[in-house]
Amino acid sequence: MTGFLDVDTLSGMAPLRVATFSLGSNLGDRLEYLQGATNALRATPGLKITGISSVYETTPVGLVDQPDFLNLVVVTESTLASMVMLERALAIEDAYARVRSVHWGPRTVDVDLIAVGDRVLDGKDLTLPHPRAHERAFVLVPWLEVDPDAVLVGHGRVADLLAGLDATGVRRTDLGVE
Ligand code: PH2
Ligand code: MG
Ligand code: MG
Repeated sequence: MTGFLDVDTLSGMAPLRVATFSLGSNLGDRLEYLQGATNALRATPGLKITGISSVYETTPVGLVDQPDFLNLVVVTESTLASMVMLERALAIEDAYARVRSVHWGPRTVDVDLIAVGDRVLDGKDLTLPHPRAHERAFVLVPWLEVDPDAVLVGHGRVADLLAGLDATGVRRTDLGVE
């Protein structure tokens, strides 16, 4: 259902769905920020982590003149409404005093809601799936690692999407978030 007067939008609860988050950091102690944000997702009632990717060091996309990122993907199962998950992601960013001065610029921690099951939404505050996820190797490479069968609704299999992208800027590290 893609209308705005549906249960996902109006209440805090929705059916159990897979919700995928992309986490990134390119300022300060990047790994510690990613671990903290993952812990905060884990502590979220109604949301269960089912997979965490390796940590990847990635060349900046968009605004290129900034430090390299560490990125990872956290796959969850959740009964939360999409807006509740978005609010939680923003609250986690705020907890790390993220500075949003430069669009696509450096950040202590960025928590992006990539997809919520097969939900398609084009709202004022939230677009699902994330409008640029299908073209971002730093999202798709870690996601594919966690779920080789992942599908990005409206775009197709993550494995197929990646076949058409340059993923040389996405380098797996020995670092780990648990
Ligand atoms: N996030 C951005 C813009 N560019 N590049 C990389 N490699 N990783 C990111 O997480 C990232 C980015 C905006 O959120
Ligand atoms: Mg963001
Ligand atoms: Mg982002």
